[in-house]
Amino acid sequence: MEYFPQWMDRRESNALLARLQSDIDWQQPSITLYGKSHPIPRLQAWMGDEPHTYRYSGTDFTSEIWPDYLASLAEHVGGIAGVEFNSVLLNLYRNGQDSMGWHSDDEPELGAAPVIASLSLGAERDFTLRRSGTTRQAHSLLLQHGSLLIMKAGMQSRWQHALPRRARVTEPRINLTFRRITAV
Ligand SMILES: O=C(O)CCC(=O)C(=O)O
Repeated sequence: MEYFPQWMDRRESNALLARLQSDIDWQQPSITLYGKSHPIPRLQAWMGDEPHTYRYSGTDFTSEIWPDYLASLAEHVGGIAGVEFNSVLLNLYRNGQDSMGWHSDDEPELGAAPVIASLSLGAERDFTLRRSGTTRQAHSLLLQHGSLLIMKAGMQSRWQHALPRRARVTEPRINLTFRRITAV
């Protein structure tokens, strides 16, 4: 991984956070786990340069066309990561009760060794890591407002990551993960 703590300056980060909160059509889809449907514990949106389909926990999501400012951001972030990103998954954690469980971004649509770039805005939250096949957390990184985390090729097959609940966090956080989807 590579971490840039103050990748975007505070003024620009504040403006982007406010814009995304009001512009994006945030959804709370349900996913199926062990045959039971559960609303995800956060809001999300899925956007790209064209309608891409992404299968996640048994449900197909089709991307909306991204606005120009997200296309420009994807190009800028892609320049740093060395990838032509064509989509972004946006997550809105309304407060510390919202979370994301342990997983790897290893869906076939992402290819064998995806590079994923993650931009964080708003409340600082812990990003935790463990080796695939283990249950013990190995690392934790506090993701700051305006920070960029690059998850490099090979990481998804060896590591899982999560964004655990944090009861003391009362402010929202938005995370954008830029991805390159390929046809499978
Ligand atoms: O919110 C985060 O920083 C993690 C997002 C994540 O794990 C994902 O989108 O796959």
